[in-house]
Order: sequence, then structure tokens, then C-alpha cells
Amino acid sequence: MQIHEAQFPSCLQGKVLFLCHRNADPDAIGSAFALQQAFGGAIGVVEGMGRAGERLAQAIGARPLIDPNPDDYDTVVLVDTASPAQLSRLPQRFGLVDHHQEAGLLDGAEFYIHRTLDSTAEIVWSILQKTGREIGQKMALGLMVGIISDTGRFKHAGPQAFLAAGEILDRTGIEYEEALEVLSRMPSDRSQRIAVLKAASRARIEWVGDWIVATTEVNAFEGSAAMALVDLGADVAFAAGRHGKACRISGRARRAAALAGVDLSEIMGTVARAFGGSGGGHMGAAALEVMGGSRELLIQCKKAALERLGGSPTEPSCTSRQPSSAPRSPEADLRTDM
Ligand SMILES: [Mn+2]
Repeated sequence: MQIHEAQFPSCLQGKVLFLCHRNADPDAIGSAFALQQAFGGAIGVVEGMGRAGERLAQAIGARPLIDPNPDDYDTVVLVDTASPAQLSRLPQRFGLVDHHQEAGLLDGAEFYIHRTLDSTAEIVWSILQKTGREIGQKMALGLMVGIISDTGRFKHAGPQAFLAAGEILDRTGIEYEEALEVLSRMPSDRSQRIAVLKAASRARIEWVGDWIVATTEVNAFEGSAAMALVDLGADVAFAAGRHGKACRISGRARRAAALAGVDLSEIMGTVARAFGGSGGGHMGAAALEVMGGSRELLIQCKKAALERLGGSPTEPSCTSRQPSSAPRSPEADLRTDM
């Protein structure tokens, strides 16, 4: 059942857990922390936090429980979570506060506040405002860092994100610089930079017309790797990583590619389901997780993106090719397929 912000407090009965997805990011941590501070209860994360999430938790003093048992709580609210794959198991009863494109959790939720905004932090800000909660500096800082990081430092931010950020600065007295600082102290981390550089050096590139799609494999940091490939010039990028027996793929798309018909949330969901996993996210940034190898998955993701961009399906091989109908672009000569 969809609820209004004002109804949120009455949905929180008994012992409350705000549960973040696996590898929790700053948007999840900042949002869960603000909700916990405002309404009481505990914060939990599935398996652990990502590095950026951990950094934010340190800065605001959030201490999430790792893998708490949802059965120990009367109310479990999933925060910033798009699909069941981001949890180790779905709680029997749960509420949801999330901003991703719907990927299979809304139907099962007892109550939810769901809007396709840039961040969950914007929704939480609105909950706090509409329920008249007092907002401390650490809560505000967490929400601000959540917005900054989920919008790629406002690179992909919509008007709502700017509005919420403006209100947070205006009404809580925190400084924007303070929030940026939390992020800048983040991974200058050598392992991440190496992973991203390896991702670029192993990238396979295909194109149709002027559209370039890159795929790569890494051991970790799929999201950063896919984002880096887009920064380097790909219109759409997919980076696969292995996590035990599971394969995780992150996808990123330039706005122009998304407008041309590449909806990564839809692509990730469709490909994941075909392989018995689940996936979702946003049009321009999404992920999937499936048990098994990455090779065929990457091929299917790439194929789907090329199809949406008007290309004919590619063979399951790593060879770059240019459809004969498409004009040869100057970039074609810079082909670095490996
Ligand atoms: Mn988020």
C-alpha cells in the first residue's frame, strides 16, 4: 500500500529496523540514519557497507548492525533497496522507502513511499519535513552526502535534488563543503583505482552508428568501472564482477543513450530474469546479480543495448563490428577491441 509521508510514523510499530541493501552506499546509510534518528529503532545492512557508505557512517556516527535477523523486529523498513537480489532474503513483512524504478518489491510491501527521484535521501527529507521532525546536523549531513553521491555530484541531478539540497542547506545550517569533504576523503584508494584502470584496459568495444557500447570484467568496483568507461567515451558501459558464485553487473549510460531508448533498469531486469536472477535501478544506472558466469551475461546486456540503439543483434563473440549500413565514424579507426 502506498502511503503519504504523514502516515509513515504510524506504520512503525514495536521494534523497528531500517534495513539497507548489500554493499550499502551513502544514500542508503544517510537515509537509514536520518530515519532512525527521527523515529527510533535500529539500522542494519545486508552483508556490509560499501567503502563510501562506511566513510559516511564514520562521519555521522552511524553504527549499522551487520546482517541483523529481520525476524527479531516487529517492523522492517527496506531503505534504498530496488530488488530482492540486494538482500540475502526477503523479510516476511516489510515496508519500503525507495527511489529506484520498481523491480519487484512494491507488491510485497505492507506500506511504501516510492518515487523515482535521484535519491532516497530526497524522499526521507520530505518525510522529515512533513512529519515535523527535528533535523540534527548529522542527519542533514547524511542526507546531503546521499544526494550528492547518488546524483554523481549533481551531474545527473533533477530539479527535485537541487530543491532538496537547497532546503537542507537553508534549514539545517550545514555547509555544502562539509558534505563534499566527506566524499573527497573517500577512496583515493589504490585498489579502486587499479580496478578501474584494469577495467579500461580490458574493455571490449562495439558500436552501431555513432553509439559506442563497452563491456569489461573486474574483481570489484563494477559501478566505478562502468562509470569510468562512460567518462572515457562509451555511451553505454557494462562492468561484470564475480562475488563468490554470483556475478554482479553494473551498467551506466549517457543521457543521450537513455533518451535514444536504452533503459538500463529494463535491460538489467530482463537479462537477469532470463538467467534466474534479478536486477534493476534507473534508466541511466542499473545493476543485476545472477548466479553463474559473467561472459554470456555481458553479451546479453551488450546485445540488448545495441538493439535499443538501432543495431542488429551481435554474435556472442568479443569481436567488434560495424554494421555495413552505418556510416563509418572517425572513432571507428580508434578501435581498441581486445
Ligand atoms: Mn540510492
